[in-house]
Amino acid sequence: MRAKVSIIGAGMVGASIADRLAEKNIADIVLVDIVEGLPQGKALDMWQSGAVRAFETKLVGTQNYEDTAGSQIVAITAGVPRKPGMSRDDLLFTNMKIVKEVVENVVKYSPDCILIMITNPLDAMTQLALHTSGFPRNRVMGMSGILDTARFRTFLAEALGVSVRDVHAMVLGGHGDQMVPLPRLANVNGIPVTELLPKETIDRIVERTIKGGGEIVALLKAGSAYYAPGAAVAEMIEAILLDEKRVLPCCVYLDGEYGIKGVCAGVPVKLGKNGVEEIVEIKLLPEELEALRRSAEAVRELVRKMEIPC
Ligand code: TXD
Repeated sequence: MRAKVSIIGAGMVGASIADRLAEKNIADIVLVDIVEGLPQGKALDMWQSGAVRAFETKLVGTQNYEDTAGSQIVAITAGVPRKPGMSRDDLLFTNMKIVKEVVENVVKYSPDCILIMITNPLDAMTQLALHTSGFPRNRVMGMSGILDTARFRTFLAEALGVSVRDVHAMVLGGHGDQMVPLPRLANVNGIPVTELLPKETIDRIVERTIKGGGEIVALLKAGSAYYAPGAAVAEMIEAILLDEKRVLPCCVYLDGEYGIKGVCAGVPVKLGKNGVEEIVEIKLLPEELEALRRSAEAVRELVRKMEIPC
């Protein structure tokens, strides 16, 4: 039997996840949205694209959570994106209500699923999903680190004039202005980028990475990024369904790892069939660890505003 993945919120990111996942041919997909006809129309269109793109993935759209029953993975994008001038944190109270209701519905029909959160502010919404679902922490995670790292790798590859496929890097911390790109660990197939680029160039790239989401919001004027986020979530889903044991930066609940307790933030994790199978604790320099902890504390402030334990 094919795996079943549901995606809640069939807007820009939700549809982009579905489209990227559909062509992987590894799961059937249910798209849910409150807007009548929207998930149905997009699902039908993507399903029909299989004839041209050569996949068998079946996609359906619905307003009804019963259709999501028994999903192995549920990705949640429901909520509103930011507008130019807004921070992700400005979305907290609007998206909190939506995410709480969505998670309650999802859990009712798929009590054994793995939840992947996408809605912003990402880290706070991941913690809300963990709290609302009552799931163990290996089954609740957020996507942001792969996206932030993709931005970092892209800008590094451009500055180096090399293929982005050969540029490896990691961005940790919360998905906000306090995220922590780690230039010390960035490399071109093992060659440290710190030996290949001047410090000023790296500093500029770090800054652009941190503001990468805002740069796109300012250009689009309505809505935020969705191609790279969609591809990032599809990569996580693939890693879980195919039990790949990929090591990727994801947002997870930390219980003492990196000296951070009781809050969700982005760290390297091993993704396999059980979801987050391991939190990988890499040795950080004191200033890197300090930056990661500061970022986690910024998440904790948001979580407190939602009045959930942290
Ligand atoms: O890295 C990341 N995690 C992110 C997060 C990268 C990009 C975008 N990020 C956030 O994802 C963004 O800030 C938003 O909070 C979400 C969704 O962004 P998207 O660009 O997809 O927004 P859209 O196009 O407005 O789509 C949201 C859909 C829309 O169709 C609504 O009708 C639907 O969500 N929606 C709901 N669906 C189901 N149930 C409820 N209650 C609901 N409320 C809204």
